[in-house]
Amino acid sequence: MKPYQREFIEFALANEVLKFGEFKLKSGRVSPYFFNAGLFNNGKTLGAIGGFYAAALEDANFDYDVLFGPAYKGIPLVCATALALSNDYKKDAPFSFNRKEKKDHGEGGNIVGTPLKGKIVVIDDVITAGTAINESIEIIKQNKAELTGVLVAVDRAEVAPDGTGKSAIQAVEEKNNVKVCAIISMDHIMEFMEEKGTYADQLKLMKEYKVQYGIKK
Ligand code: OMP
Repeated sequence: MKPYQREFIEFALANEVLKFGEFKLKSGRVSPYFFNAGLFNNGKTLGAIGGFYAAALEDANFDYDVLFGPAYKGIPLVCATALALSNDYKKDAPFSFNRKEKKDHGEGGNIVGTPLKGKIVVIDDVITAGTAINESIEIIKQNKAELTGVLVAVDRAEVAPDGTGKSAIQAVEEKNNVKVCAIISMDHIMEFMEEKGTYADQLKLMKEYKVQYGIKK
């Protein structure tokens, strides 16, 4: 685990973005942890999250023209990432995001920001079963742009619900010939809990969940 990944987990816990408990996911799975990117809801935390995404994006070394943040949670994330790339790395990354409702007046269309053209990196919050990311890929295809990478905050490292035994991320990577990166994965969270030594009960539930839904490496 890199220092910025450990820092990210501490930051997410301090802001209650990462929580332990019992959570029903979009996929129907009941998880012992949840990462709620919607709680990066003030200037300070949004600034910080942008810094973590920018660091992970630099690590990923993607070749891209445009960063795309899918509505809704991806919108502040892509803005914060572009801002951090400019402030911390002096890189000027064009970005755009989509409207969920198509607008037929004014400038029209459903893409806001720079046109969705060329090589695209998607900036989103979490991948579990891959439903949300597949919707973004569809938007990129409709705009005849080329997906070159995906960056999310958390890779939950769970099997895809298609019964193939592949991870949701592996399925996305193979289907689209792209690389999916994450600031942290479920394993980093468990490693962190192990190190701290104060999460015995939660860690037990995490391990059980991993056996049930985690990818088998
Ligand atoms: P998939 O579409 O199944 O990949 O789930 C990803 C989406 O689920 C995210 O974009 C979130 O809306 C939501 N989610 C979280 O935000 N945090 C989690 O820890 C887990 C989920 C989830 O429901 O799986």
